Amino acid sequence: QVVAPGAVHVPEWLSPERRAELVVACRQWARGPVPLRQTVLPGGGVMSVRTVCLGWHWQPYRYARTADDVNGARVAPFPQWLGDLGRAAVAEAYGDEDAARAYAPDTALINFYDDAARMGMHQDKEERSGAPVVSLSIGAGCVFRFGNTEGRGRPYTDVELASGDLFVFGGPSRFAFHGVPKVYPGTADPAAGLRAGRLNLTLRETGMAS
Ligand code: MD5
Ligand code: FE
Repeated sequence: QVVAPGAVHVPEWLSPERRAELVVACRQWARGPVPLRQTVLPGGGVMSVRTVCLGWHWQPYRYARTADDVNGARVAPFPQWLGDLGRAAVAEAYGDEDAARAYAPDTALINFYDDAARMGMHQDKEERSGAPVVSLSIGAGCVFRFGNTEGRGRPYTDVELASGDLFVFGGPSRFAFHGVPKVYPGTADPAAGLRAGRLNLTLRETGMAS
């Protein structure tokens, strides 16, 4: 399950109970203080995914303390239990207890995909830290396209992500281009409380002063 150096896929890492707990927590965060929004890109395009953030508010090319593109409120705090889950994820993926102890994510981006949502190829580089990104998938399966650090095109590897899967991206893979070209309709996870669509949580270290 090592897709590239530093990029590790662990299928079905989240138990069904954990998935259900995360869905409940995400529903609550989606209600506020900053509600889910479709991010508007600098060129005027509107992202098809719906996003809510914890700890810091992500906008294209920056993090902000307040969600001035939504309602100006401060986002909900990043909870300690989610940091603990991130450290467990790093320990599982890398088998490295020191790396796990050192991992201190302070922000989460929570993305809801309906069956038609996509995410174009991009790098996650607003963070001022090379710490790994922990990605948790719940609900519908998707094609996750893992590319290279040079540009949006080939070579890339298409990986299928399903409900409960963990992906950790660090080291040489941290700044690779990646995207989600397809969600598989009708593959949601009702047992986790999701009747349709896909939920992805990414945990990151912003490297910014709190
Ligand atoms: C997703 N989300 O499945 C993905 C999973 C996002 C996003 O891309 O920005 O919300 S995170 C994938 C990721 C993160 C950091 C590095 C790499 C992939 N990578 O090197 O391929 O909705
Ligand atoms: Fe990304």
